[in-house]
Amino acid sequence: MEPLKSKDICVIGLGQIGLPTAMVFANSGFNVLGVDLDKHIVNQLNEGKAHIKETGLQPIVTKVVKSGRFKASLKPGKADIYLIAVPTHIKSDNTPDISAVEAAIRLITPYIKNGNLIIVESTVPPGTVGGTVKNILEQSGLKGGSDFYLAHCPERVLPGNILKEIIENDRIIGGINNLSTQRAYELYSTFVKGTIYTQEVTVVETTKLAENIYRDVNIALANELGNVCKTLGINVWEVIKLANKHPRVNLHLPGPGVGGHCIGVVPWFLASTSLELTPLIQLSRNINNNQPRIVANFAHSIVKHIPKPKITILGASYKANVPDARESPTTEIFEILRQANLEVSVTDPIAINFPYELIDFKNSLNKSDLIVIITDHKEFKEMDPNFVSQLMRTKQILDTRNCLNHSEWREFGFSISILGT
Ligand code: SAJ
Repeated sequence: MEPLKSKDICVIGLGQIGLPTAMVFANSGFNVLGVDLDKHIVNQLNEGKAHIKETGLQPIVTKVVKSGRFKASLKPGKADIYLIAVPTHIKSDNTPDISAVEAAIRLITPYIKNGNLIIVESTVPPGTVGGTVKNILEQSGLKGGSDFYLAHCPERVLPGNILKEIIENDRIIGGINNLSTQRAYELYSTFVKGTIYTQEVTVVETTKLAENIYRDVNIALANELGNVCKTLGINVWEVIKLANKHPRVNLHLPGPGVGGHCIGVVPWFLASTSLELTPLIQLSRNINNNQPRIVANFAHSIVKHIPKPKITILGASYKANVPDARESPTTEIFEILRQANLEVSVTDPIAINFPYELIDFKNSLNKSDLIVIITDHKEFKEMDPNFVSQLMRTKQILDTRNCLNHSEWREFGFSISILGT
């Protein structure tokens, strides 16, 4: 049998997941054709430039473009393996929008041939791969499970640490039949160092949703605890630290809200299968969605006695040390404060795709009356209190991530408010 590594892989979607995945395959010896709708991304990649900032990504892009192992294109081509890594969303009524997956499958259907393996990495509602995806592929005249193989292997990587986690994390794989599972297992075995678990495809689809839901529900619990602790006049961060000393407790952390493309979206993929049976999942979504308003109101209450106050928000990215500002709680907090006619600016050293103007650190802090820390970027944790104190008009901080050394900042005359206290 021909060694797997000499095979041609076509990766559809060169975003946050697709590009690093394509790079890992090309770097382990496969010939990879990466496909994206965005001409600019395709051109940039063919010039050897990564359009995504991710630790260790650029050197691999440079290497595999130079060696010819990777090419980007607007159209798919003939390949042995097709891998789908396009985004899935929710519609305005919170039902799943898998149109990008359907479009990607339609795009490859004219190219598939006997013996092909098709992998869906995109997160999808239960029943999608064995249902909609298989049905579209079978419009080729080929039969799923015998003429072509089809499996789901959901991505599980953490933005900021993607390349490491693609290789080291355990993976879950579910094929539409045993042969499909086996083919997918062989493929991922070529580079995954973690354990690969196999199961029936709907179990795997639902497992991925459960992973994200686990996090969302636990973050909601932490946020709820924080909101109660504030009214009790105690510090939720101390409560969580102490509770987590219990061997079977792993409380998550409160914060300004849940951003990113997964945790705030994916729970609806399961909830929408039965609204009646999923009150906890829906309530958690609502608790986390309400957090930006709680933070905005908290900030407003701190400056309400100051005439014409100026507020500085630190952080536009949805979480620490990643540049991605889409779906960040900062957007809503900024909008609420602006609607209250407050002067507010946002500064972030790395964020991209924030819908409003970002102001440089110094100008943003100049004559400010309140810092609101939304994202605990390393640059903010390492700020010099002396430098900051000289810029500000009133030395006040609202720390929603409990990320500063508060006693040090108090020594410089800062008044500190902490979310959940
Ligand atoms: N957050 C909190 N409190 C916490 C943890 C996170 O408020 O204790 C907030 C973060 O600030 C952020 C949001 O939640 O705004 C989500 O951050 P995250 O680090 O939990 O998740 P993502 O979206 O960056 O990545 C998650 C990961 N999933 C799980 O941990 C179960 C990742 O492994 C998945 O690959 C990814 O979702 C995905 O694509 O599903």
